[in-house]
Amino acid sequence: MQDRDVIVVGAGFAGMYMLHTLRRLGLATTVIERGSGVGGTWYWNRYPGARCDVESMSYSYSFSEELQQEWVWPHRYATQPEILSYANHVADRFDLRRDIVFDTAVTAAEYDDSEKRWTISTGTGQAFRARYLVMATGCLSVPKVPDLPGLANFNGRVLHTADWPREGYDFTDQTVGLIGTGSSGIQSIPLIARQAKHLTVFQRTANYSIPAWNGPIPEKRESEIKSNYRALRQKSRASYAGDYADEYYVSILELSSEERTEQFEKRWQEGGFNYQYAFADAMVSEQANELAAEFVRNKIRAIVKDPQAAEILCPKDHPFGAKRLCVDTQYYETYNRDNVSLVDIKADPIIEITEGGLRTGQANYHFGVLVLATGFDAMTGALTKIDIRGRHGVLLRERWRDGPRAYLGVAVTEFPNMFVITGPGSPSVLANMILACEQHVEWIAQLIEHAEENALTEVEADREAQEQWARQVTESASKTLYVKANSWYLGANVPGKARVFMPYVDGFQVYSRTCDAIAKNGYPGFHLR
Ligand code: N01
Repeated sequence: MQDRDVIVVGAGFAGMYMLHTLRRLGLATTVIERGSGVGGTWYWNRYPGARCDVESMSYSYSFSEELQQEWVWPHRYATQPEILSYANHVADRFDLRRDIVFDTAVTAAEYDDSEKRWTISTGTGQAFRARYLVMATGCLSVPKVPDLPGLANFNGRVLHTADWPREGYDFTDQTVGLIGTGSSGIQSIPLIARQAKHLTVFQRTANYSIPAWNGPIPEKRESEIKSNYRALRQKSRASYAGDYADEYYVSILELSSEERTEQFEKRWQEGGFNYQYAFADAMVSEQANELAAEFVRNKIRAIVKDPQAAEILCPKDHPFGAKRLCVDTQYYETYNRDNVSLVDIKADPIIEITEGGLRTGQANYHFGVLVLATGFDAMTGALTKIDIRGRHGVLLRERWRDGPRAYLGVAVTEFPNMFVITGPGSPSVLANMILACEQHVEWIAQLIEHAEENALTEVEADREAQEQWARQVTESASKTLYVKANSWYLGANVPGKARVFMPYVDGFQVYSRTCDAIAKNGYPGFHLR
């Protein structure tokens, strides 16, 4: 049994920075990582076309001025290999690997009330004890394999986008069936279509997607950002989404019809998430949202030549942005190819997977490779998968049966000295994730430092503060259109999962100000013993 001050679970962007920060406090820290390398979600999600939907120069660490000045991002939106190579660079640059145990999955963590220590067990049999436990397990790290009847009978290869073979996969001359049209499906479909003999896409819910207009970052733009990086990062920290793009400065309903079309077109031509974040009323007014949605539908109708396919691709059953917006490269154009077909499985649901394909109520489809782009058990899956036992042996997954509860999305009553990075109840997936990780890491480190300086042995969230926080998160979300879709934000994609809106919707800037005030005022809402 190895004794450490802190055990961090996960060596993605949150875990790496947590290690770096805790080392600076002089705390003996070990990171335990399931994969063979750093990078977290970017280590596993290697499907063709995987890339970030936040601009690279924003989706990157800001804690080191030298790092952000020296690193060169080749594209506006970085590809998965580029992000993974950045993660590896960071691990080497800050000499992180010597404190990371790879190829080791944490299976259980148990708090010993009398010793005030966590015992951490792993799949390899190695065990650790630590005073603090930091869960940096990610929001989108547990792939969701749907319960499709007959899946085990399929004779061909089954691939999940979030658990892609490290050696890649060659679709040349293959017939492919793909289920799922969220971000992973929308990014991979154009590339698979280019290689495969035939691709059949099975769509249950049409999604809204905005073009990325990806390309190399012009040198002038790069130097503008780099010469102004500090100010831009401050702007990101003071923003709703943790990004430095201008946001929320236009209200759709205040514009004339011509101005509105001009604004929508401008955002469409700029590409990416700002099509949503530019508009102050897009996620609160159904009327405004519908106008933004219809503009996207008309773009789809203009791009896709087959009017029937275009209508199937037009989302009509949920507000624009209520499921996470997708950012694509040639997604809708792909349906103009002769080797691509689209099946509406909402109208004609899948009955079963067969040996050579799948069967819906009305037809049989044949293919040799099945790609599941079916998403994740988001935000809580990686935490509830581990047997985390707090005070008196209580299980986290039992405590969260009716929905996750965490004060500030960081700390859980009955689980002292455990912190969750970008946990449910924090802005997390609604913000730029790397900035959200940095903010949490810095805040948690400050709290641990406070505990060390004051010889505290236990830090625990107060039950009433936690309940009040959970109520606030739910109430804020209920005032928006985010709750009007069956999204993974709500856990709706996992059968049996409690339907609770998990991210904090009031904005990254409001959230981080709240966290700062709590630290400044001596941590109200925490029991410091
Ligand atoms: O997963 P999803 P994802 N039968 O849950 C369908 C991030 N991400 O991996 O909507 C048929 O969004 C499901 O249909 P429906 C990003 O935050 C980021 O694509 O439930 N279909 C849906 O179409 C993103 O939002 C990037 O009706 C089934 C799809 O599978 C998040 O990860 C890239 C089904 C799942 O979509 C998740 O994205 C990739 C079934 N039984 C991912 N089960 C970046 O660019 C599921 N589906 C940073």
